[in-house]
Amino acid sequence: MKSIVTIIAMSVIGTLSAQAVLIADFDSGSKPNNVGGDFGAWDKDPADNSQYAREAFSRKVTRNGQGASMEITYDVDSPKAAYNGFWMKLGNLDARDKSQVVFWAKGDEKKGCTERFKVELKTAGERGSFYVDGVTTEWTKVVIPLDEFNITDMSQLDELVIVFEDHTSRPKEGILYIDDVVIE
Ligand SMILES: [Ca+2]
Ligand SMILES: [Ca+2]
Repeated sequence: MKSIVTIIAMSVIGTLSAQAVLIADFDSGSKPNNVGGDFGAWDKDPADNSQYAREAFSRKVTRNGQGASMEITYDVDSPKAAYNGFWMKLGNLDARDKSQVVFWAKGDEKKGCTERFKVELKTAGERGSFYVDGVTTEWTKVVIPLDEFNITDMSQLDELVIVFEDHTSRPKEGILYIDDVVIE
């Protein structure tokens, strides 16, 4: 399990480079995302009310002070094994000329948020994962090199998934905001 994510706190996002694809800025406050993909929260065990994730658009907390962000409320505090999170379709993006996934993340100041969570990248036939560390209550730029997912065929990216796990999430209940998801 590698976790060598590059986190640059509050860095200025520049003009998107030619090969950058904006996946989701959430600014419309509705689905789909910027590549026509659906998204939402998911639960390992919907029958267990003590563990859940919920998604909502936030217009109060956004990376650049306008539009909206995605607010993900999670609870992995359960007597049972618990994990949940957020999934988003990537429009079968051809990422063979891309090098990294970039998004912005912020933990909620009042409810708190785990510093560590898992990010999965999926194609029709492959899946890779990577642990993000160091999320704070300030907007933080998360950069994950695509190589870290060890996916051999990057020609059709299907889905990006955020996973909160009971054994790595501290606190076990919190709110994570994400914004400006780019693959470049
Ligand atoms: Ca936004
Ligand atoms: Ca709970």
